Amino acid sequence: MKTLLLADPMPAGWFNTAVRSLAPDVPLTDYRRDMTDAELADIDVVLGWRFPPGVAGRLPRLKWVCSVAAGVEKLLVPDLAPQVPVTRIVDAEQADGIAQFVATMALRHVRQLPLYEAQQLRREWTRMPVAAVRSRVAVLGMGTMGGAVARLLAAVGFDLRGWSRSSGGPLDAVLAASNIVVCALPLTPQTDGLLDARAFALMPRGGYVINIARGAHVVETDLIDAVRSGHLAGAALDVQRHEPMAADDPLWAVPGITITPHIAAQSSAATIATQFVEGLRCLQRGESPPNLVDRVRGY
Ligand code: OXD
Repeated sequence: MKTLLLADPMPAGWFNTAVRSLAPDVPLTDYRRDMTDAELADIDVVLGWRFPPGVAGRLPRLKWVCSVAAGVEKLLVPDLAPQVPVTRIVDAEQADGIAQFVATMALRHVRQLPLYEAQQLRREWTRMPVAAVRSRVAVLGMGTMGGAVARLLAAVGFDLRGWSRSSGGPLDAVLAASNIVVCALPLTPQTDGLLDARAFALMPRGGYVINIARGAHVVETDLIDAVRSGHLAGAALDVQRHEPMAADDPLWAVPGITITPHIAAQSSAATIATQFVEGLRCLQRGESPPNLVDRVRGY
């Protein structure tokens, strides 16, 4: 079976080396923008992060799309034939890494580390009342990532509440009761822009937002307004609507908003290669590859 590798924005060599060391009999064809219809007509499988515009509709033999990530929204494009199965990476180690990142940001916020770092720069030794860690945290999205985040935050002393669209009750009440809101939702048409001015207004004054899911969950201009007005204390955004962020993006310069470049955690090339090769072997035996996404739900 012929596999097309859509590695961008990661280096193709990263995946090629990992797959070759595991399964030398499985060649990957690196995508080129000048690929002809005849070349694309030969492709059975796609391994990738996102479809370049127009490519999904030019793959008449496509039997499987294997995401190299946990999120698949950039592969669920309208021109992808509806019967083609799509799978995602399910990686407990990545989920633990995400949880560590969220715990770091949540503790940094409640323990007021930015304040003391600023004091240190001024050589100022001033004790402030020490905040308790028992802040109420809502984790939106209780899948592999959200579940790991919730477990770790509860273990370090936060008062935890998990919420998911299917089983969480009204979101408004959850937001209103949470000092910190962590977004771990899949990005779907229903969750795009979920964290907007209305949602921020529902959160208590001094609230904090942590996003490790997708930038598009947050209406960034609304977040900037909520932080600049003093209603929210700030946010930690590991993901942004436009990645990579432009140098003149207004998010960079908002006191209280911490930006990191989608580094909360990443699956290793070895994990991605292992799950891809396992899926390919399933396909070759006429079985479904594991970790199928529900294409209608979008995750
Ligand atoms: C993601 C990933 O979905 O890195 O962002 O797996």
